[in-house]
Amino acid sequence: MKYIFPEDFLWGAATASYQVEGAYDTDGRIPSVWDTFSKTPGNVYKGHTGDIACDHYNRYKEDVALLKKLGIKAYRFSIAWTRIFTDGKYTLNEKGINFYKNLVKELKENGIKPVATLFHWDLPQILQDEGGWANRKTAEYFVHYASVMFNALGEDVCQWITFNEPAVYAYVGNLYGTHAPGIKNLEITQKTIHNMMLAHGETVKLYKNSQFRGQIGITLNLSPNYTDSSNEEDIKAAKISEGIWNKMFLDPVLKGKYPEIILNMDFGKNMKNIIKSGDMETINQKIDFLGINYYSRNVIKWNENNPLKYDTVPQNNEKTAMGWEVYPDGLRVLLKSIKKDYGDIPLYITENGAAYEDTPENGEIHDKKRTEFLKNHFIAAKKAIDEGVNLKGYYVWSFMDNYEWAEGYAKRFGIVYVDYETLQRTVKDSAKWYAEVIKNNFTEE
Ligand code: IFM
Repeated sequence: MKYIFPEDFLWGAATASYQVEGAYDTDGRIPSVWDTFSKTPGNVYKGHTGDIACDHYNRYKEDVALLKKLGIKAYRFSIAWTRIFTDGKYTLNEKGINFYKNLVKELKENGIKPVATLFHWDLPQILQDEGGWANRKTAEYFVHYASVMFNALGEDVCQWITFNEPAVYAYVGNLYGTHAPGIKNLEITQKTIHNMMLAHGETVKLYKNSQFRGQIGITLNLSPNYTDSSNEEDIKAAKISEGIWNKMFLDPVLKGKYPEIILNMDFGKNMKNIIKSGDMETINQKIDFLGINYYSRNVIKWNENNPLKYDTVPQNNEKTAMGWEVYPDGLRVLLKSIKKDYGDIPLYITENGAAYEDTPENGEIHDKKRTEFLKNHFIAAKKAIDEGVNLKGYYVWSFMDNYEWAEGYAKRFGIVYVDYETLQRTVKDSAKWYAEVIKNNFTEE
C-alpha cells in the first residue's frame, strides 16, 4: 500500500551545534556547559567530548552538498550561543556569526530551507557560573542573543525554534544530573523550567514585533503515556507522567498556565513562588507551529513508594540501541492527542529516528532496521494526517552520526555514517531510501 503525503510536505533532516560542529576553540568560541561536563571524568562514555565531533564547522559545504544530493528540502541546525558573544552576553563575535551566515547562504544557494534552533543545550559556561537557567537574568541575555540572530539571519531563516526539548535540559541536566550542567536539585530545576519558558515567550514577542516575516515555534520532546491496566491509580500515574514531561511545557506555551496536577504535588508546589505577575501571559504568545520530537512511548503504573507516585514499566517489545521501545503507533496517538488538547496548531516532527549499530561493509552501510523504523513512523504520521492532524513536515534525526551526549560517539542516529577517525561521510542505505521517499512523496508498506 502507498502512503502519499500532502504536496507541500516538508521533508528535512536535523542536527545540533555541540553534536556536530567540533571546532571547540576556533574563531573565538567560548566553552559551553557541555564542554565542562564532558571534560569532567565519569560523566560521558569513555570521556568523549564534542571537541571535534563531525567537524561540521569546517565541512559544512560538503555536508550541504550531501543534503542536496539526497534531495532533503529543509535542514534544521542549531546555533551555538558560545560562538556569538565573547562574554556570553553582549560583546559580539563576528567570526562566529559569520559561520551561520555562511551556512545559511550555502543552504539557500542549494535550494534547502534553513531552520534554526536557538537553544539546543549548549549554554555558555560563563552564564552557568552566574546560575545558568535558574537565574532569571539568563532569560534576558537569551532574548538579546535571539535579537542578534534575527538581525543576522532573519531575511533567510524561514523558521525559528526557540528551545529544543527544555524538559530534557531541565530534568536530565538539573534534576538527574546525567547531562550538563550536572546538577541534582529540584528548586534549580523548577527555576530552569520557568526561566526557559519566559525566555521563549519574550523571544516570540520580540520576533512578532520585528520586521521579519518568517515563523517561530518551540520544539518539545513528547511521548504518549499508556497504562497496562484500566486501574484508576495507574491512570492517575499516567497523568502525572504526562504532566511532568509533556504538559509542564505544552500548557504554559499554549494555555498560559502550568498543569494543576503538577502544581498540586510536592514536585511542583514551589512553582507559585517562582512565577512573577505577568509571566504566564508573557509565556503564552501565539506560536506559528509546534515542533515535536518523538522517539517512543511510556507505559506507566502507580507506585505509592515513589515520590512521583509512578514507575515506568519496561516493555518486552523490540528496542533500539538506546534501549527505547520501537512503538510507531505512539506517534499517531500523540499527534491526535495534541490536536484534541491544544487545537489545530500546525505541527512538525522536528526529530524522529533511531540508534542502531552500523557496520560498514565494503564502503556501504546496510542499516535495514533504521529504514524499517523510519518507514513505520512515516506511516504512523500519514495515518495521523488522514485522521485530521495538521502535520506539515518531518525531520529525521539525524542527518549524520554525531555526539550523543552522555553516550558520546557510541550511539549512531545518522542516516549518513561518520567515520570518526577520518571524518569521512558515507550515505547509509536508510538515506538512499529516504531520498526516494522525498522524491516520490510517498512511502510503501
Ligand atoms: O541526540 C538527541 C538530540 O540532541 C535531542 N533529541 C534526542 C536525540 C537522541 O537522543
